[in-house]
Amino acid sequence: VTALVDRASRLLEQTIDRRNFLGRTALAATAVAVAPLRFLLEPITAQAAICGCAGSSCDCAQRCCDGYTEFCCTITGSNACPPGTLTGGWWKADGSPFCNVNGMPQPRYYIDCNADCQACGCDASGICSPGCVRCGCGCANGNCNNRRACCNLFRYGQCHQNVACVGPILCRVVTCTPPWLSDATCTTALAVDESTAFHDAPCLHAPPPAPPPPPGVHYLKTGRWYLRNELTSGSGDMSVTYGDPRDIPVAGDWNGDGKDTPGVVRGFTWYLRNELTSGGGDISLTYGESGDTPVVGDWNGDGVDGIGVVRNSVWYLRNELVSGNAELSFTYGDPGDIPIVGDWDGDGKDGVGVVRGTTWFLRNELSSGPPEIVLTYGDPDDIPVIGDWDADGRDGIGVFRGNTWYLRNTLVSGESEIQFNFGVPGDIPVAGAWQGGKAGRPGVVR
Ligand SMILES: [Ca+2]
Ligand SMILES: [Ca+2]
Ligand SMILES: [Ca+2]
Ligand SMILES: [Ca+2]
Repeated sequence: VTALVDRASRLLEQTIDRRNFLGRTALAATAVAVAPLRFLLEPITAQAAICGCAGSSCDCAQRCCDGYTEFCCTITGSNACPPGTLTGGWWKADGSPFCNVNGMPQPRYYIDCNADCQACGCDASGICSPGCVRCGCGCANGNCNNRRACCNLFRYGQCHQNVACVGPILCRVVTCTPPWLSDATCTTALAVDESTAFHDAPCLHAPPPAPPPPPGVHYLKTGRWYLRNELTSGSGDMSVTYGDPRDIPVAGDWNGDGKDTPGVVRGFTWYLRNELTSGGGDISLTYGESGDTPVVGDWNGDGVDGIGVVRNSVWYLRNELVSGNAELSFTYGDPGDIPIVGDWDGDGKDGVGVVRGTTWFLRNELSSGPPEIVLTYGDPDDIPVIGDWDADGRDGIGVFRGNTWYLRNTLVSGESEIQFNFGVPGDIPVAGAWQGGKAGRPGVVR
């Protein structure tokens, strides 16, 4: 294939009309005639000779006019082919300073993300007509300082050879990992363009975005807790500072005195505090893994809350508040469900539940099995919150939406029975018996 590349490249160099893309596109048929593979090979030097500026009125010296395609991260924030594109091919540069290992430059790879032709076919060029793709040719983000996007009708062709037709290159991904290792549709057939070795974009050096939190997990922003003693609109009766940004808040009765107090999970370390005052943790232990969804409940009915984590719909529960292994594990719910915990039947032991969209699946037994209660409540983007709002020994349900609490005591589908405003949008709702007496009361953490 390398020989083929060389041959086709020479052909392109000899015959391409460097002043316009139509010439190149027409040439695609020639390339295909030469190549058994349906792809068009790009003569790199031709690009630099063109000042097309993607139909925009930019200065020829600006990046939009250099013929290359912008990096995807400039457009989407992510150095990955965006939805609606596919990897069409790749090339490499050997002398790039951006892929050093121990000070030694390593190959840097550029992967073209060609727009999907959707339902369109194409002729022998392998390129579908512009009307078939969702993007339009222009400077990326409309900025002359960005390279063009969705303009270049090229296909190196090492990737997705099963796809006969592609659209223009929307954007480029750059990586120090050989493309055939990260994308099984790519082959190792070599294409090289040293002149791209120094192409760069600020977004390529941004720290990777944090992975999305596990289902039901909300991270602290400041570690400030506001707790309220009534199920009415108002502000916090108490506030404490506990936890660091990115901790996961939990609330429970860690010492069995009937009062719930704060805790946080940081990675897989739990810091639990017995007082409703600012201060350090009274208990610290390690349990679970980073990326788990922490849960808290009195699994054995001894009046002291235990801990647990949910990982891919497997629940790992522990009664003892010391580091150790799960005492109980079982599968309940589906991955992506929001885990919840409550004493649905009032026997003093917490059961489990999951919220999936607006459907709640509640189970009293701490084992795999069908839900005993299924109901619909709230909106899909609500944050579920559980508490014994009427202090009858059985937990009710609730959701936090905006800064409004919608609570319900009865575990059947229906409207909220109690409604009030507390907190601000973006707060994390928690519920606990802050004053003892098992009565579930609201709190917000931010
Ligand atoms: Ca307590
Ligand atoms: Ca317990
Ligand atoms: Ca129960
Ligand atoms: Ca109740």
